[in-house]
Amino acid sequence: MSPGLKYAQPSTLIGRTDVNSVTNWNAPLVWEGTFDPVVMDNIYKRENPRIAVLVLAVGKYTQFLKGFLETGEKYFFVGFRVTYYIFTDNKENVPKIPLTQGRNISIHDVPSANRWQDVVLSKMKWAKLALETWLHREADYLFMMDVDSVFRGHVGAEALSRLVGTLHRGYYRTTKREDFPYERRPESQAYIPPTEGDYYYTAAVWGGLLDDMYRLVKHCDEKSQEDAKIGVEAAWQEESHLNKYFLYNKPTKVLSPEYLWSDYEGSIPADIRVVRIAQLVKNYQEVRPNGGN
Ligand code: UD2
Repeated sequence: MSPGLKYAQPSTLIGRTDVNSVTNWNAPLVWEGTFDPVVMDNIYKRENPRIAVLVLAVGKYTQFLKGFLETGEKYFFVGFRVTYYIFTDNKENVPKIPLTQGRNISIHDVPSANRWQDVVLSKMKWAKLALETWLHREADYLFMMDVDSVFRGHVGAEALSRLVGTLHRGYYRTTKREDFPYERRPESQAYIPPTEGDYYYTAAVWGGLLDDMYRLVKHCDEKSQEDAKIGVEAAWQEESHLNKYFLYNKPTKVLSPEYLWSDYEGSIPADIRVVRIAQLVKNYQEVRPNGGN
């Protein structure tokens, strides 16, 4: 052990028997009880990585920034270098949140939108542009997140890897792949046949090293543009393209639904021992430019 590094001695053995903690391509599947957060953070702190987290806050979604940033300061990569990249059409509404040392906010202009679908699809485009132009000078890892989320528990180095996906809370117990809500129309570039699929991933938390993320966002942006040319929009917009990408380019780490639970769920099942990030309940009709679902 390097001098100066102190590892906490785990009081109990690490391990879970009630959940899978490895995928069938041998990537870690991260659950509470499968890692020691002190050990993991200490390993990565030696490299002192720069963590970027990019959120869109377009239209009325700026109202979620306060909770997102305040709770991020309490739980998200505490002790690491973190920059929150906020892509917004409304700079004036970005709240001023006190940040701890080594942490920054960087605000970027994007146009307003008439359709929420265009905003979620544009995640890929804005991330691609940032990665092509300036982000490589400022970060090592990039996480893409939904802004209508709050942190409620530790999120740290256990979430780092080359390419990271998060299991969607609604489908992590699904046993038949034909029940995943993948895009099922062959004319869409996001199409996945009923005989294929590993997991259904949420588009609200995913990340990785910049080069891997660049390949992903470039691919998904191109595929959604190909769809648009023939008047098709994937069933779950960028989430459908992300799921297709992850099927053929397996994540090197998969996060359990602890990393995106939801306040829409009435109760928390026993296998979710910690809610680390929660999607807030929102009035879709009220917050989206074109309302509804
Ligand atoms: C789901 C996914 C989301 C996306 C979407 C696509 C989860 C938890 N979330 O969320 O990642 O794939 O489905 O259908 O699975 N935004 C704005 N302004 C807008 C609309 C959206 O800034 O007018 C941003 C904002 O960061 C928001 C994110 O896009 O958090 C996702 O939009 P949503 O929260 O309306 O989508 P939702 O809840 O259907």
